[in-house]
Amino acid sequence: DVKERTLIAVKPDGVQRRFIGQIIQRFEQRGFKLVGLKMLQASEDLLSQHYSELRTKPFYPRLLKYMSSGPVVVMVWEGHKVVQTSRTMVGHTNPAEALAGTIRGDFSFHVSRNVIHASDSEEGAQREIQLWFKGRELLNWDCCDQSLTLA
Ligand code: YYY
Ligand code: MG
Repeated sequence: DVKERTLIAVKPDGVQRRFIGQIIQRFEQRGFKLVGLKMLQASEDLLSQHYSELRTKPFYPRLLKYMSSGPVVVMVWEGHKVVQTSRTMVGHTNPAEALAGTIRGDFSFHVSRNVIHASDSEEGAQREIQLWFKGRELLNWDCCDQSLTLA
């Protein structure tokens, strides 16, 4: 399914450390299509829905505090197997176990500041995309090299 979509977010530490551009570059060069993009400071209410599965974890209060502490950049990327591929690109949740070459492996060293979020399943991606984006904020577009009838 070339229309598969996933939610990627540059977390507050990633924004503060100026990694937005390098992260976008990795998804572009891999061949995925950007169909939604915005910067916002997320409320704890939004984040509690985003991380609802983790609400009983000991790190959950700190996670919400950190994720709401500054702006994030949320994106929707589209393409064949984008959910699975982006998880591989992002790397292990714990940066100590993330391989070099992955985003977390190259840019982070602590699980509480691991720079980026990526949806972990197709169902999760659909849920997260609906939570963070309105339908009209997602754009369908075609590449200029697909039609060469230039005006
Ligand atoms: O999907 P992913 O971000 O790789 O991990 P999750 O298990 O969904 O946890 C979400 C988020 O919680 C993780 O990116 C960092 C934080 N976290 C933490 O602070 N401490 C842990 N022991 C586990 C996760
Ligand atoms: Mg997760």
